[in-house]
Amino acid sequence: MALEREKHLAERSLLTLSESNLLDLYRLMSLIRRFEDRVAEMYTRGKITGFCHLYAGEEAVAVGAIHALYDKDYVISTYREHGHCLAKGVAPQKVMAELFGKATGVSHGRGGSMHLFDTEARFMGGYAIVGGGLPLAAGLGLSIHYKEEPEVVCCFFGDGALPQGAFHETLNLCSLWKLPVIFICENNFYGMGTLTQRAICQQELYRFAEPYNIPGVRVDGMEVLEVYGAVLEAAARAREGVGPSLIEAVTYRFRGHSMSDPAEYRSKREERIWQERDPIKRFRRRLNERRVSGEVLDRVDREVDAVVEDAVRFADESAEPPISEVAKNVYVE
Ligand SMILES: Cc1ncc(C[n+]2csc(CCOP(=O)(O)OP(=O)(O)O)c2C)c(N)n1
Ligand SMILES: [Mg+2]
Repeated sequence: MALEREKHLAERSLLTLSESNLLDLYRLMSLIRRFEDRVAEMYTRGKITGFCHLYAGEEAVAVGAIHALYDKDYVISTYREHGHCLAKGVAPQKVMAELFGKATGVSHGRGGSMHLFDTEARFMGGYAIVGGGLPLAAGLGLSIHYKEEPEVVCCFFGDGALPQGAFHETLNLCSLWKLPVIFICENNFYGMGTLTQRAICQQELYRFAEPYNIPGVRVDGMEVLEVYGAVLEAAARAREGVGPSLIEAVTYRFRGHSMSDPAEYRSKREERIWQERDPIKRFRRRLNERRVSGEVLDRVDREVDAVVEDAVRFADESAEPPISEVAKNVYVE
């Protein structure tokens, strides 16, 4: 699926990244999976309400991409953004508290699942509107370019954003003005229940880079090091002032579109095939090849369990925003 060059880059990363770096990648993917499992449980128990879209299955995309960035780089995402927000370094406690609608949440309990936002971490938001983050990424890129800063913007969006005008307008402008933006399309084959074949005229989504005169590559989004390698290259290009890149990461969401979707539009066989490509299990095998033992990885999983448990406790025990502040930040005072 991925080009040979991408595979080669991934192999090289396996050899060149330190063991502690590789463990960081594993830890973050494990954190996102376990965090999302607990979110599903808390949703079922009524602790979390409203729309809620989980990222399980797609961890390698956020983790691989964000590992290739510096802390000061910007990330902008969609409504399926818990994973990106955690990978950008926002504390699991603050993310969980936001999902619980608590005042200690990253958006002070006002945003919920689809509207995580943390300027300090340079996590510039989840957006409920499909394709809504793309023009904002161009704006961020323009501000960086104008101020001659060294940062880049990493913009995640789904395959469902591709047929949107916003995607095409943004790519055109970013290419024309050589803005430092990395576009990462998470192609999980579905926009809600609609297959990409029924929505998009071209199934090799990375080829949408061509008319906009920018590089486009497809990577295996279930292989964290492939994503890492591709984003590293795109970030270097952006920082040099050469302009944006489009990366199509082929991936799969293990759950339905949202917590209220039983995903009856896809077969159990299809789900099984993708479960076998689980990015975390695959990376475990890779690490075993590098002689990282199963016990070390099990220990990381247990540490992550404790972090997630603590996040749930923190969220549950935190106070709700006071009713007196219900209109705060809604109207200009
Ligand atoms: C402009 C707009 N149109 C329609 C919707 C309804 N909607 C919400 S999610 C979604 C599917 C998007 O799929 P994709 O971009 O592939 O992301 P994924 O959920 O697969 O991560 C749609 C159509 C919306 N939120 N915004
Ligand atoms: Mg999709």
